[in-house]
Amino acid sequence: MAKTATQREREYAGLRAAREYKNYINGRWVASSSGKTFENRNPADSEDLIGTFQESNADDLHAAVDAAHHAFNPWRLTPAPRRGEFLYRVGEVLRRDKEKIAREMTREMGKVLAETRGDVQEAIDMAYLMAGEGRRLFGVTTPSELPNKFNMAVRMPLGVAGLITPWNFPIAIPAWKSMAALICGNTVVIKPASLTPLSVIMLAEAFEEAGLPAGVFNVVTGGGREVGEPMLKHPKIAVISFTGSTEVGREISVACAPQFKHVHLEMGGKNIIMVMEDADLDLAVDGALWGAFGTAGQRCTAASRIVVHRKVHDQFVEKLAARTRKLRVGNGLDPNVDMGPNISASQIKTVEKYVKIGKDEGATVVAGGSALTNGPYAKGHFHEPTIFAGVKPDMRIAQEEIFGPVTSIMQCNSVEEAIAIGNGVKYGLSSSIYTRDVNKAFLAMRDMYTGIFYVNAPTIGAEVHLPFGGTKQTGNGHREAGVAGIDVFSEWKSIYVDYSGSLQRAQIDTE
Ligand code: UN1
Repeated sequence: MAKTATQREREYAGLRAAREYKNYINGRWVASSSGKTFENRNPADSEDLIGTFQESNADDLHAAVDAAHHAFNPWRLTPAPRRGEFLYRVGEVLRRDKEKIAREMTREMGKVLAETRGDVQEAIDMAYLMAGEGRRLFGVTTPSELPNKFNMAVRMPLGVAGLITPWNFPIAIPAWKSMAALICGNTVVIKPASLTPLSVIMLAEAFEEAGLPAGVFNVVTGGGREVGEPMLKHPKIAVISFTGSTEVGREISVACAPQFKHVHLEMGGKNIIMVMEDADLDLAVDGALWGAFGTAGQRCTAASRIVVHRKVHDQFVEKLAARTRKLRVGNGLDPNVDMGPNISASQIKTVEKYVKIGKDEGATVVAGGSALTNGPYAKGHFHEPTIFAGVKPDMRIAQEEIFGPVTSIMQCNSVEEAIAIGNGVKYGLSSSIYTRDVNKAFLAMRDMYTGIFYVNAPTIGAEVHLPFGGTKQTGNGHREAGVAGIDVFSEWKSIYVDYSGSLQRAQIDTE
């Protein structure tokens, strides 16, 4: 059934009227010199226009980098605890407006309200964490090998940070990156995903209200080719931090190499839940449902693979399929909905392509399997939550990132086999085990080569004060969040202070 006008009104009540949004450069809201804008529409309802956004070009990007470069020195010299106070105030603004921002984000990105509230909360958590970090930013002091000499290592900022952020965590990830960059004393230019620019604009509004000095935080909306690429080449950008696909990450890495720009990449995942024969099965089913279909499977950390011990396999599949069939799909603003739309028509095409691949490879669909296109779904990008069983570890659906509501169930005979299957992909972001056997839990904890590991919990649910990121083709050796996030946005300077009054030669005058 098509939505009635009143249903629509109720869903969008209290939300912003569509208008033209500007770039945020040097503390001012400015139009692109291109004179062009692009539209952003609700993925659950294409009739709902969120707004129009600047279709920026390289000139706009250059203006933002100039502003950020100009603002760098005074910001760098602002004491870090003072910088932290700005972040604290941003956290307070986000906390006050959490509900409003979450509703706008659901409308822009699609995921259900509970999840967009969580997304804003993750930004608030990061604001408070990095505000506190302003009074730490710990370095190292250590004895010298020579007498009357003092050794230490301190962190210094890099300069202008270029941040390229994704649509699946539209405020949390821009907050992770920008707040870590800012507390270290860098200034930032963000290019948000074109599918979720409003969320980053709302973050910029919070920075503006917090009174951040002009030029310290800048937002330029627009395409990857027009805004992203000039960022990679700009000599005044010292570090790029990117979250997105492995393919784009590779291009970024190559483009940054000639200038030896620092690059931090957070890319794909093919995360696994391992369910052992002694697991609390209902708990594992709860976790699998949330891990696989939370955010409609559009998390880097989504549980897109599940391997189950053969002794409990059939029972697990049956329970998970039954629960999955009951999930209510629809507009994320509707409180009765469990799973929202996918972000775009092209994402749905990808999901459909993989469902076909899975069937052709001989796996069996035990729940879902189709896009939803009729009645209330006609104007959005919806797909049923889908489970494949009978999956073999080398099938494409068990190897490649789908980024949609599809999970693949495999069988194993032991924890060792589960670990081998778990590690048998090119990604290494997140993994988890359900077991009541402490020995199995510790074995998997040691041997899973992923950046994140959970025991008796799904593959999603990272907290901001621990490192976030992955091994192999998920990342390039860096992490964000926690203290590890500080490492991306700072450089070490080792300092030796010789107060002996004479020449002392390291390694030579030590005997
Ligand atoms: C992502 O999927 O890109 O652990 C980020 C989680 C969230 C963050 C996910 N806290 O799933």
